[in-house]
Amino acid sequence: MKAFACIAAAATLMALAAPASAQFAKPEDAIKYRQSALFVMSQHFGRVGAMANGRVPFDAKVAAENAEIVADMAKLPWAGFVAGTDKGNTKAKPEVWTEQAKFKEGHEKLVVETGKLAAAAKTGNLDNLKTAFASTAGTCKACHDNFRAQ
Ligand code: ASC
Repeated sequence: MKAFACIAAAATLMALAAPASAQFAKPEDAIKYRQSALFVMSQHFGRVGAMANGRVPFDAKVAAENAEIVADMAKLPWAGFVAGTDKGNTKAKPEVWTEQAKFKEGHEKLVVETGKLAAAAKTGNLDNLKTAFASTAGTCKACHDNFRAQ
């Protein structure tokens, strides 16, 4: 029983240490995980964008809350691009795996840019938010152009 509790505790700690070491039972789970993280990120990024683009009135608190979620979510999807998940329900191009250094550079840039977006949102200044939003959107797009099929 004690040994089991110990293993359970270790498993819990490992789960808390995710996402960098996220483990998946099946390839489909890894695909679903990364798509889910990207979807949640895009929903919150869209809310920030609506303000940056003047489609909805700027609310500094709402912008900051959403931008913070974007920055948190930006860290997650990459653990889901495990080997062997280039087939199936995915738009990921083979380049994700054949140009791993470039792909990594792209998602590391996204983490940096979304961090700046969250910091900009916290200033409560709409112009700061607009600048950071444009820069982040450019980072999304560059990666999509290179690594996502249409
Ligand atoms: C979004 C979203 C993306 C990016 C991308 C930026 O809001 O869902 O995938 O911005 O369109 O070019």
